[in-house]
Amino acid sequence: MYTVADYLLDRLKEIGIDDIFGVPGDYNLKFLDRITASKELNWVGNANELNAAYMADGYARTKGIAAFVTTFGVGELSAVNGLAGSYAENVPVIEIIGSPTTSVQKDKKLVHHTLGDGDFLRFERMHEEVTGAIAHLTTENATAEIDRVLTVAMTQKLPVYINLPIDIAEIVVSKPISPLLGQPEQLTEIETTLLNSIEKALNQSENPVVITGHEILSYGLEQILDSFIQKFNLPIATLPFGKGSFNEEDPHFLGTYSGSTTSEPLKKRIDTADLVLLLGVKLTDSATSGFSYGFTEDQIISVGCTEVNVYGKKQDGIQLNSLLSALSTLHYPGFSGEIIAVKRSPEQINTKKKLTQKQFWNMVETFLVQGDTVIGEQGTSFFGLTNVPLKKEMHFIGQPLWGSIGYTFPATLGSQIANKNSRHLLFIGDGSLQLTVQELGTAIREQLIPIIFVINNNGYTVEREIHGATEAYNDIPMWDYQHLPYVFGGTKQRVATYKVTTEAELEQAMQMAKKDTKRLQWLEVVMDQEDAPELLKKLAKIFAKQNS
Ligand code: TPP
Repeated sequence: MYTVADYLLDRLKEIGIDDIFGVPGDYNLKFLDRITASKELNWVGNANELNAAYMADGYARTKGIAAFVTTFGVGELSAVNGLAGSYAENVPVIEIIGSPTTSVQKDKKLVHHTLGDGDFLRFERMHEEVTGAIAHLTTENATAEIDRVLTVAMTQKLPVYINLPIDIAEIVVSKPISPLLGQPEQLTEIETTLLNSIEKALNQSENPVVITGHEILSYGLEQILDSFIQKFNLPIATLPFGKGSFNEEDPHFLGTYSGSTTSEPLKKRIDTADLVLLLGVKLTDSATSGFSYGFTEDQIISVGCTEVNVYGKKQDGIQLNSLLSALSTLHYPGFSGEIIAVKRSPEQINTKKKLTQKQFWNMVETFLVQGDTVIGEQGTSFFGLTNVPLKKEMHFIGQPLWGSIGYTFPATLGSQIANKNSRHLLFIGDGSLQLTVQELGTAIREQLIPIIFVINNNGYTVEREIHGATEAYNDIPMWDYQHLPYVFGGTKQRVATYKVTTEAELEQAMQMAKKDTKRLQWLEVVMDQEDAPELLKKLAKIFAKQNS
């Protein structure tokens, strides 16, 4: 018997999902049976629903799409923060909620996980604000609604919500007869006009520059972007919110642009460009050091999936993928000026001196290898990594717009499940780790082997930089980080742990970790509580001002 559950799972498989995250509950158990019975899908249970949402988000950032399952009310509400992050940063994640049977809902029964008022749509309504589409499955609409919301997730790169009453999961339906996504659409009139504007602007420009943002990653447009840049020999920078969207070893790459905090000569090059072509960019506060970019509307053509702006004139959203593909067809001879590529000169250090943030990020730069996936938590980690040049074929994950601390730990695990061939390196502060550390058990159970740098700087350094450097609210309990992996089920066969306080110790631990490719690497890096990367020091002052 082919059921709604089978239909949904087949569609998930069709769009590229091999693993489903989540937490069971009595309203989703029968649906979970169909997952565990499937030969093609793998169930990955999580410690809690927030972590499931984060893990799915990390998986989607690497594989293109992800799904997780929660139970009604208590489960789904825990996951809302994760979904909001996916919404803010254009990550397509599908949340499936197992809910009470249609008749229980219709009869307004006072069942568990409700507020005891017979209103079964409360939680669904709450999700409207943080999803691209919501489906409440019924006997009549189930397959059409599944197709509708999955299409939204795929084409708009937004999270979607499927409320699956547990009896509906078992209703018999027909198998899908055609693929979910049809042919890509032709360019619209608006898109053709926009393309002409870009062509004209490039031909008139003497020193253009391209800046890319996170939407390039959301839509998986890195290759298409690369063809465009190579064909027309254009200089390119990325925002921190979009880092990794272009190969940072390529000679066209100028560096990471972050507004007034950008170092010279990059800052001047960008600010004085006569054309700033923004592709898939959102100019957010933390990506531009409090909106301190030095270019104005007269220089900008911005092309994004929801925002298009031509010299200050806003236009309707476009299909970013179609438009970007069409960029290579422009009639333009290409840029012929000089391109000053990013400098790489990490100092080699190996002393008994106490580790500083400055030396740490220098040493990280040397440690990275082609093909790595690098994840930076919101804190000293993200801002330290912003100016670390990435190597070829690297994938970078951060969450600088939503900025929910703790996100990166489950996201790293989700991403590694999505791509086991890439070495995963997570940089996370002690404060952030304490929010989502329960997923360490999942990492060990799933035999994942990321290299995790836990920055033990005795609390919330990023907040100390903004306000209240020595206030108690920026302190956290000091944990025994060395024992954590073992508390969560790790053994010496599965995990290697290090605690380092000097450059020499870090160097040695890095050398060991590099060779030890079969075990999870857990490196506790001790640094001063008031030490921070230069970029963060400057940015913190800007944020303090923004809050006054
Ligand atoms: N709660 C959530 C869920 N997200 C947040 N962004 C915050 C609170 C506010 N916040 C931002 S950064 C931060 C806090 C509390 C501290 C991060 O500290 P840690 O992870 O130790 O990083 P460090 O800066 O010390 O490297």
